[in-house]
Amino acid sequence: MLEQTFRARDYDEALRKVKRVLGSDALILSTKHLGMGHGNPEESVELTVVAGVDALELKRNQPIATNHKKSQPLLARMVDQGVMESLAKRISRNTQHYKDTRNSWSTREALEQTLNADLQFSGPAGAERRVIAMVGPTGVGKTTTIAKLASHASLQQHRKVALVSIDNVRLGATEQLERYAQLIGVPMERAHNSESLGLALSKFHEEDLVLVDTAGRSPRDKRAMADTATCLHRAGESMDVHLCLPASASRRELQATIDHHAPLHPNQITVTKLDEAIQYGGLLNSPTLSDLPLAFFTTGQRVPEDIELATAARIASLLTGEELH
Ligand SMILES: Nc1nc2c(ncn2[C@@H]2O[C@H](COP(=O)(O)OP(=O)(O)OP(=O)(O)O)[C@@H](O)[C@H]2O)c(=O)[nH]1
Ligand SMILES: [Mg+2]
Repeated sequence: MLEQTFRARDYDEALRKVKRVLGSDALILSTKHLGMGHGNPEESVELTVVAGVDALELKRNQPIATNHKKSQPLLARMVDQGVMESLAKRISRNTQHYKDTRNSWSTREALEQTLNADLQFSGPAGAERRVIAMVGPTGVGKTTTIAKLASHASLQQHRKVALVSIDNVRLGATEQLERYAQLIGVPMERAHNSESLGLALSKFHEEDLVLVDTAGRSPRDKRAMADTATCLHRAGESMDVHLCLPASASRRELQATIDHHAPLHPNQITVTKLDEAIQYGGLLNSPTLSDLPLAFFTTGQRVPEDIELATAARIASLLTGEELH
């Protein structure tokens, strides 16, 4: 990331120069008045700036200008919530556009509309058979999310559900899933490679929903990630791969986790532990950084209560602090 200095006769001219060279996303790090004593009236002021999203992220934790807060409260709020600044600016602009064209809309309603146009949401499941593998960092809530989904599908929607564990890493992991399977009253199989996973899936070929639990692995363990990828991809049945990401993760952590899990080819995002988050930026950053649809939000440890379909309405409500009606 490169700092650049721009000198000009006055600040307006210096800003114009910055915009011409770096565009409007440049971030001003410092301003200096060189004064006439500097000798060149064409260079009376100096701006030091950086350009690009990373530069903007650097400033994320610094208070944004007070006038910014007054004139664009939604932008200020989103930045405060850890939303990437370039993204927050775009969303706030679009939201203002909706508010200007629909006078009666609240900020929350306009933001919801913007998010629906800007992000993808998986929406409710159809009636067709689905196989879903949950992947993600250790302890993010994969197994608990599977138990919640299994319980809803089996006990409330009366669908045929089965569970498969390919978590042979953590002591007691399979037993954890087995216990849930017993409580919910659904069958469960263990698998340890693509062949046994394939066998388990074909055994459950009549089930409407098969949920596959995987082991959380250290992001640095590339071999383990490759093993899980091979196991899922060679099992012989196409499946949805949900990457579980914690709501409280910073942009950098999210980006690293998304990159590390790329070999698993996730096609949906589930954001976990919303109840533990003190900022909700991850809800916008996750789908933006991964370019994937949001499927579920998990909101606590209780099985099966603490899970909901991911919606723009919920994000808009959390970000504006305005309740849903
Ligand atoms: N607060 C909160 N805790 C959760 C949520 N989902 C899961 N947990 C808790 O997080 C802990 C880990 O949950 P697991 O489901 O075992 O996580 P995992 O991703 O399967 O973990 P590994 O298999 O070890 O990688 C447990 O104590 C869960 O009760 C949630 O939405 N909110
Ligand atoms: Mg687990």
